[in-house]
Amino acid sequence: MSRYEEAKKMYAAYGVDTEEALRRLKEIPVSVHCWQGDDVLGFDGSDSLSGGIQTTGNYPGKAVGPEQLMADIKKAFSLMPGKKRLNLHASYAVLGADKGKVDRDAYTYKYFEPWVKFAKENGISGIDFNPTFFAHPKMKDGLSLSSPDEPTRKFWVDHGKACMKIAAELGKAMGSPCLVNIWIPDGYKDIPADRLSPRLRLKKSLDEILEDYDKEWVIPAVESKVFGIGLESYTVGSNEFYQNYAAKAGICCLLDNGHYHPTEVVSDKIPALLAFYDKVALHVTRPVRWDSDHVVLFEDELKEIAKEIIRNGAEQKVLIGLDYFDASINRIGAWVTGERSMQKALLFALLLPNETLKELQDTANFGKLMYLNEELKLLPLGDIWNEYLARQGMNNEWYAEVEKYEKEVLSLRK
Ligand code: RNT
Ligand code: ZN
Repeated sequence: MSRYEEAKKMYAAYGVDTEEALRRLKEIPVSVHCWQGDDVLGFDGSDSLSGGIQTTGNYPGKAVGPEQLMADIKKAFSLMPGKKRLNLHASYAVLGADKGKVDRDAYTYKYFEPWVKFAKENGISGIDFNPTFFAHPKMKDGLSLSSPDEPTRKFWVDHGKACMKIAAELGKAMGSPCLVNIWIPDGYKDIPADRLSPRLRLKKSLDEILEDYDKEWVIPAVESKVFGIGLESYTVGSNEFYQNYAAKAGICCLLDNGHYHPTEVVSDKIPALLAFYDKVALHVTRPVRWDSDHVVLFEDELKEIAKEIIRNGAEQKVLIGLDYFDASINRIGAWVTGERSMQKALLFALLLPNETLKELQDTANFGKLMYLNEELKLLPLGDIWNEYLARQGMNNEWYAEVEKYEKEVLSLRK
């Protein structure tokens, strides 16, 4: 009997159907961020990051320009199992001859058509989109949508509006609604003199951006944050602000698990929001001491997040996106490790006898619940994982491909 067949039997003894788990897993879309490949720089002129986020490291081989980034994404995606979407930032506009002539408030769909072509050629199931409110000279005093300077605020509102239009086209072209996630870095390093006015300006800006958009193809979301580097004292787009805004505006919240106080967990926030919202979006990352955006690993909180998605049957309601950027190691390897970790966590959650566990909770049989949860941790997950990979023509020897690509492609880049 093969290892998979044996493992299948062991799970069956707990009432778990591994075939069903494998079937469900390959249908769960994971939106993979384009920005791991070039340290979040984009193509529209910025040569350094701002907005309180940081990539650290200078491992050679970073992608410069659309051609290189697309080649790297293609390589990385070929090593990632499962159903993948591509998550783009507006700063990844393919401007061609218009570079330097057109600014972010005037971007249109044509600058993203090459991405649609690329996605279609590479079996990518959808595209998600993010306006880029950072790393740009029009950020005045570090502020965008909450700026007290009206021309600045207007520029960024126009960028937001332009992005909503682009997203509608992306959604339509891909035949799959496009999540548009709004994150702004706006905040203050030190104790503010006025905490309300910036939030009222942000509210107004969001209202203007959302005035008119394509409800069929665009899913707007807002991403809150607790603080950024250099913006430690105050964040305009805080959790309470955005959660209330989203509830009133009928849009979606995006939870980034690097954006909360250290003992708060996104796994607990997902079901809280599912009680009120039809959809919840995620940025899955790995915060180490701060919102450091380390590569996602197969760790406990990731498993808890996956459990909340799976046992609530919320695979189509929770829009999973990845958000990490490590510039200190091979970037393709970083990308693939993170995506595979997400897949492993989902598989782990799919292989739990969730109904049995809920029943133990409801009958207050907590001792047995604890016992069972511990036993389940040591079941042969790896054998089911290998089968999942094998059925997609993949295996666990993928790092050799990364090394080969580094030698043949990345190391030749200047
Ligand atoms: C920043 C947010 C935001 C960015 C990306 C690049 O703290 O997490 O989502 O990481 O938009
Ligand atoms: Zn994020």
